[in-house]
Amino acid sequence: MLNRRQFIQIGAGTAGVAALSGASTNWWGLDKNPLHDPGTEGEKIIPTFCELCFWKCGVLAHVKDGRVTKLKGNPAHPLSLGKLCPRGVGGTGLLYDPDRLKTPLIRRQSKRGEQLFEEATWEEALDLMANKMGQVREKYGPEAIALFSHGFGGAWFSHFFKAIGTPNISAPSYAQCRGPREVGYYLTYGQGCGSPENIDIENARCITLIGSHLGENMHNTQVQEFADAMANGAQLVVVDPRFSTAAGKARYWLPIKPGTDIALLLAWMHVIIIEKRYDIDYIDKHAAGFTELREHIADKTPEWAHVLTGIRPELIRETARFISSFKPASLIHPGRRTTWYGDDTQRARAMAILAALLGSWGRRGGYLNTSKLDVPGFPYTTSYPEHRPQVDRPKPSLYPLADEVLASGVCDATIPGTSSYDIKAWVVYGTNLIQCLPNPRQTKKAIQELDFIASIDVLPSEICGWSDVVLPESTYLERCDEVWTPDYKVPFLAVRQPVVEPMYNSKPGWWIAKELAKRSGLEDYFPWKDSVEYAKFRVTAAGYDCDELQRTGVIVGQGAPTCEEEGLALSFSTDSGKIDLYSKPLAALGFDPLPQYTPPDEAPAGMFRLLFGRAPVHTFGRTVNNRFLSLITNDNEVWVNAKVARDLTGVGILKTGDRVVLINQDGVRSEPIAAKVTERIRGDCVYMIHGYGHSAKGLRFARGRGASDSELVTQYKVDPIMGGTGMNVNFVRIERATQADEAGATRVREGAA
Ligand SMILES: Nc1nc2c(c(=O)[nH]1)N[C@H]1C(S)=C(S)[C@@H](COP(=O)(O)OP(=O)(O)OC[C@H]3O[C@@H](n4cnc5c(=O)[nH]c(N)nc54)[C@H](O)[C@@H]3O)O[C@H]1N2
Ligand SMILES: Nc1nc2c(c(=O)[nH]1)N[C@H]1C(S)=C(S)[C@@H](COP(=O)(O)OP(=O)(O)OC[C@H]3O[C@@H](n4cnc5c(=O)[nH]c(N)nc54)[C@H](O)[C@@H]3O)O[C@H]1N2
Ligand code: SF4
Ligand SMILES: [Mo]
Repeated sequence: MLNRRQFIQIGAGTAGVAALSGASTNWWGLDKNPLHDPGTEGEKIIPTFCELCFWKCGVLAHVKDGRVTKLKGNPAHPLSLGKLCPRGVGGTGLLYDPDRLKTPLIRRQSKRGEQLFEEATWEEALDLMANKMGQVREKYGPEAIALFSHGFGGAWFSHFFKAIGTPNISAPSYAQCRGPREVGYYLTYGQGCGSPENIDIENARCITLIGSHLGENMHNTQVQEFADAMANGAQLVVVDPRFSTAAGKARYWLPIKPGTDIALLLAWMHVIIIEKRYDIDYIDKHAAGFTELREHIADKTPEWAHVLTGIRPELIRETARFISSFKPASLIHPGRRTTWYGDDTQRARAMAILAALLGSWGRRGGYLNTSKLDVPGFPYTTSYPEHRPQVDRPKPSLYPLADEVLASGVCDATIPGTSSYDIKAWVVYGTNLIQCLPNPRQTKKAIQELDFIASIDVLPSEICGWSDVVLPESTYLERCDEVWTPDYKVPFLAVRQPVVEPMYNSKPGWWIAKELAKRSGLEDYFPWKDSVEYAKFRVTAAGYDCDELQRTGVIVGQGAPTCEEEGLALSFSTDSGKIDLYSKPLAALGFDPLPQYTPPDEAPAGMFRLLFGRAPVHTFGRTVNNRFLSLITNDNEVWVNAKVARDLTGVGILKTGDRVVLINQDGVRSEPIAAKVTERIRGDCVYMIHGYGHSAKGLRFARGRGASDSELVTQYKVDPIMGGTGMNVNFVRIERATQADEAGATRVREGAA
């Protein structure tokens, strides 16, 4: 074993040694199957699916001499339609990233967060982890162990943690992302929008984007359909404080005051209802609570909304008429990251109700009925143990409509005495909690309270630096995972199969979970030999041909009708059996049964609301170390309104490229970042790309680049209905970066800090 060494040195120590761990590699039998070999100079084409983001497009990997030469979209796969987004094409930048985690790491003498580790064998690392988890189970009960997981490979670990007997299994994709939307739509239609979303961008004749910045937000199929729809003459309305890429293509851009969307939505409804521009037959037939809605919006005039939103009344009227003129093929895009201001479920409700007025749910060009292929689960003979209730809310009555565990709540419950019992161990799979939970200081404080923390990752992200044990997972191109059968407008079954053998001493997640189970006395929960046996069992049980699936990567099924135009009979699994315009369940819980506008806090003098979003070629912070993708974008900048920049208090004239720092309401100072002075944003907010400002030493390319929005998100507003953490509630002032700021960033860049 090596002596105590720095994370980064360990990364470098074994770089370039593509050790093949043949014994543990499990294939679908690729080498034996000639159908994979098109015969072009020995190049093989192996289908699998992407994990550069969570859309999971079908990939055709071209492999020559054991190396991936290129990644292309699988034409047969409904989510890629033959194309990948730039990130997916750049997947080799992850596979061959020299900074990858290469071998298990154990923190011995150093303190948590110091990023000092020793290399270890799998045997040692797994023994230690199982042992520590066993101690926590024994002393505090299995519920004191929490799993945070994001990404498709997390399925193996969810299964393992359920076997342990903990309910505290959470993902930031709920309370930090689409939770409010799912609950808002569920309350209205009896179902959420899901992922991939149940929307028909392709056939929409008018698309309204409320924040949702398609084109920067690059979910492949949505962007392809968006481009096609626009090419076919669809109209576009964009509501965004920022002139987004999509706004550049829009018929109308409404530069709304941040946090006031509910007012605009109510005023749009006012115009559409008062002027009888809604789908009268559809509402009569399918909706409940129209009378209450009509009363509710009676005084929500465009003039009322003007004062709140900053959008002229004539423009509100004109856009309401415009949007409704295309009904029912007028799509109000439901958005995805909807954790903005803490009133997010209500905003999602307002969007869902507007969509109902347009008659677009269950109609072509609106929201579609989806279906899913029936693939039986693995026939486990073991059932999961009983357990205490989850710990993510201080009182069980809080956030009554949360239907998943809140990652932020589990983090809070780690601070002793906060909830009904304390969390004592974390296992973190594929989520960089330091960047994705609000208030990273709170996250770090919680981590210090733990008896044990382990992370399973592909790169030495910040969360790894805070862990006691770090396990290197093989990337998505090196492993077989669970089979995937999502709800979608066309049902399909996709498999992820390894296209090359695992590099270094990395292991697939299924193997790690199975080995941990073995060491925890839970091997009965993993009765299969490997993930291939498991996957093949499920595929065969569903009546599909494994060989065909292996060849094509995907089997597309016959779907149910997606809309009334295809013969769909609309039905709703709400309590009323109708679309709940007025929500009795919300009223019964003491919440507003119809969305009410709540004013956002005003910015303190001299400060700007901090907004953030996506770069087209990156996924959060997870691709910022990808040298391939960074050929296109390798830094973030802060957008500042041009008028504001002409005379900024304490700064003077600010020009594009000037180096600044952002200081938030709690005095947190960002890393230096370049200003982008632009007319394309309102004067009351600034905007930056999320995912930059890495501090992890092992990310030798990403560290010290750009500034972190996450560090500035020290405040958040919790949605009282479902516990989502509204994060657009922080304010910053702008200062010029000092020499000390730059020196600090240089130290991080050089790996010294
Ligand atoms: N390239 C790329 N694509 C991605 C991702 C990625 O990391 N990279 N991540 C994926 C994931 S997980 C998600 S959740 C989605 C997120 O994608 P979206 O759901 O589109 O993201 P948001 O962060 O909600 O929206 C950001 C936009 O909202 C605007 N905005 C901010 N405040 C307000 C407001 O008060 N009102 C209005 N109307 N607009 C406002 C911002 O100016 C910005 O344009 O993207 C997905 N797609
Ligand atoms: N401040 C702020 N916070 C946010 C957001 C924001 O815009 N701003 N966005 C929110 C949203 S919408 C979401 S969805 C969440 C997302 O937040 P996260 O779930 O943290 O998503 P990523 O940043 O993609 O982090 C993924 C981690 O998984 C690792 N990883 C990548 N591939 C694999 C793999 O195959 N196996 C394993 N084991 N690990 C892998 C990466 O190295 C990285 O450490 O963040 C939320 N939090
Ligand atoms: S949208 Fe892009 S990154 Fe996401 S899965 Fe598809 S190709 Fe991969
Ligand atoms: Mo997300």
